[in-house]
Amino acid sequence: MSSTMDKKSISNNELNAEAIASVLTAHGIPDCRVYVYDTVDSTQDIGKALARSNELRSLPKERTLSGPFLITADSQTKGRGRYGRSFYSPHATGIYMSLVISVEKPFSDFLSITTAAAVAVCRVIERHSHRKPGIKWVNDVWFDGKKACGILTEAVTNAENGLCKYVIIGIGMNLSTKDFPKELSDIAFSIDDMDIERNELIGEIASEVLKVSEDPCSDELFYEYKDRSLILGREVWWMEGDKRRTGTAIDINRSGNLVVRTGEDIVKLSSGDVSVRPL
Ligand code: BTX
Repeated sequence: MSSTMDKKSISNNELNAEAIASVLTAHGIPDCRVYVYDTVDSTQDIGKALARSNELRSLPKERTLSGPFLITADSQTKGRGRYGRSFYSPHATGIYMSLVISVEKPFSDFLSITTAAAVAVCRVIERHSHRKPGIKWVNDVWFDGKKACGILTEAVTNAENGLCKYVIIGIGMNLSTKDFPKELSDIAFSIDDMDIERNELIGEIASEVLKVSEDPCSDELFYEYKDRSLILGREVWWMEGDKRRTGTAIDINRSGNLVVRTGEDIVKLSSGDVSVRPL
């Protein structure tokens, strides 16, 4: 945790594109375009629209905007998680950001980008909070058994070769939200001890995510992800159709499957199939 920086009021901190861009530049990323909004439906939608319009621009190659782009907003009215779930995004008490990265990668690399982003977010939090974050497979950052941050990765594909053309990494983090809706009050957490204001935090997270996205499948990130996992060695449950199943999470393999022992059997769970919860 930085000792030189005064603790600043996060809630009074206005988002500012230039301030965010200067943090990115200080981290060696001078070419990231930053877009700041007050209220939007979802920063993911703006990110996708930007990626698509960039594709449709038909500019000569040297004039195409290659990205990355960063979109951030003070609040979202339709912030979303995976499988149509919603992400609560009240005004100015958290960060809601989407990073658009131009890639050209197969879908199989997709999961590594999500898990690498989770590692990147944990690294930044640790620099600025006394608390230690952990990752709940696949993409949640948790503190004390509660979720403080969710990550959603989406893609725009190239119809010609089927590769991902752009990856849009959405990150939502609670910082000073106190009054969560009833259904979230027992499961959501705000990281309220950060010694950094929002523009700097957004810039640092974007820089770290861009850094790890250069080689998201590296051994270093894979083992760090496993080290940070909160679920390995624990009893977990998940639903298979109508049936509730339980087992011990024993590993996460290179394909991103959670490997679970259930009695004599070993089951490999995919993030697309199930939502796993610690018992
Ligand atoms: P997820 O599908 O893993 O998690 C969604 C679930 O998390 C919800 O069903 C609810 O139980 C819980 N939840 C909702 N809001 C919150 C909250 N504020 N804090 C804690 N728990 C909550 C996780 O999806 C991915 C979320 C990404 C959000 C970012 S914000 C910027 C970008 N724009 C956008 O629309 N989504 C992403």
